[in-house]
Amino acid sequence: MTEAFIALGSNLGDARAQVSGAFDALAQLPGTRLLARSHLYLTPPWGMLEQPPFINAAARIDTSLSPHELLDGLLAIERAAGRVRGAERWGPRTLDLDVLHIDGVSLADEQLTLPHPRIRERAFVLLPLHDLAPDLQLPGQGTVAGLLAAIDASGCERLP
Ligand code: PH2
Ligand code: MG
Ligand code: MG
Repeated sequence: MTEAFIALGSNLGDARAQVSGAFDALAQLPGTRLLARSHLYLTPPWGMLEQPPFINAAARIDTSLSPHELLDGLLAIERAAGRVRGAERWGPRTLDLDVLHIDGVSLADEQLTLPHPRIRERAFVLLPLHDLAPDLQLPGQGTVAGLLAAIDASGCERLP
């Protein structure tokens, strides 16, 4: 079993319900256990500003799936949640599940780059990841706590 961290996001429909449902769907992936869920955060849109705010969260899992099997599982959960992939990069979505990091894995190919290359730019990823693993070392990037301390996360609100 290998430990992995997944980012969850939604800004279309009932975003909070989509993210909550996605935690449960992660636990149902073959060979996978959900170890912990972060708090939920309400976050301003990043990358493409003209869209609704997001609900974001992160999950810690362990899994016997390979990195690409895990990615395929996440894409299947997105599709089951009604995700339609539009032309817009960074546009609105019912559910987005991204592999952030898999213990011991550094890779880059057409489908997947690990650790996720934009973690350090994104408060909406670092805040929930910090709930789960502040001391986690992201290969080539530093610790989660160090990265979070270096960016402005003031627009993000932790939900009760
Ligand atoms: N996801 C994006 C683009 N912008 N902004 C926020 N706040 N949260 C997201 O999850 C997000 C985003 C593309 O995946
Ligand atoms: Mg994403
Ligand atoms: Mg994605």
